[in-house]
Amino acid sequence: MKPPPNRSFLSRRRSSGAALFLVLWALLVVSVSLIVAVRLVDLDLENESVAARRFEARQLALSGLAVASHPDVEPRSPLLDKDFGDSRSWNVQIASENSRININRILRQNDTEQLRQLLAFWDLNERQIATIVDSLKDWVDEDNIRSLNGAEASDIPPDSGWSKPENRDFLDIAEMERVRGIEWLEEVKPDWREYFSVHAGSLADLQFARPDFLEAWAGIDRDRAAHFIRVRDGEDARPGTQDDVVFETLSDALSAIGANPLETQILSRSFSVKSGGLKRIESRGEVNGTSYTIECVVTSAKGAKPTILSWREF
Ligand SMILES: [Ca+2]
Ligand SMILES: [Ca+2]
Repeated sequence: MKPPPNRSFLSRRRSSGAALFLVLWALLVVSVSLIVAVRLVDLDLENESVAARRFEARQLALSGLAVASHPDVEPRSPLLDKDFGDSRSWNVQIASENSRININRILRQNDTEQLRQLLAFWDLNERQIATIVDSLKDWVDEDNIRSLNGAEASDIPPDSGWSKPENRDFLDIAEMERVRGIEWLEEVKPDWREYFSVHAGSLADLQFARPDFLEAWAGIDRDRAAHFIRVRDGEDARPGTQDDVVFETLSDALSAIGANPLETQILSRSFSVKSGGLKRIESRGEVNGTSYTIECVVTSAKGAKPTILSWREF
């Protein structure tokens, strides 16, 4: 029979087991710490290089913007797409700001018929349209007298989420977002902002106008409006690109629509084919898959220095 191990032997075995466990534990801790440290350094380098790429992409976007702002550079110019071949490029879109409705102008002049037609076209009911139009008017006009369906500052409850009228022009379309009633518009037409401007002139540019304008303002039926936009925008289905059909005169555009005499009369009151040198420029710089976009509105008339009217970066 094997003799039982004595107590000191057992205790030595236990303490060497504990020491081994401690060594393994220490090794594990060191390994995990090393892995974490390496990952942190990687992340730092990655962040630094993303920041460097974004910085360079912004410089490219600024260069594209400078080119597009030149009065001689038209929306379809080949200069607007520049690929430097080493994963660096800029791509610029020029649109006519005059393809939008100047919200301040129509409210100031109480010329809101086309706005009402457009809101009805987007399926808002009469009560909603009256509320929106009158609330917009009260927001802009200088007095504190409430229009029939509008709201002045004293009519806006503090927790309503609506902004109190400032009794001045909208400085930015974003200011319209919190006007009473706009929540209905947001619901039926989430991209409504694309239809408005605080800079546009009084005639909408048919070279860039949206089909809704043709349908809502001039009663051009959907098929003809869609056909006109298809012909105008060319194969890529985008306005402002090289495959567009460019209309030299308004009557060329009206012929392409197939406007009858009454439609011609109505359309001639609201449309032109001139941008008036008012460009909406979206310039995107890209470096190794990281992009940076600058969007602005610029006056770019021949013989005059370009002036920036609005600026946004993202
Ligand atoms: Ca007011
Ligand atoms: Ca096109």
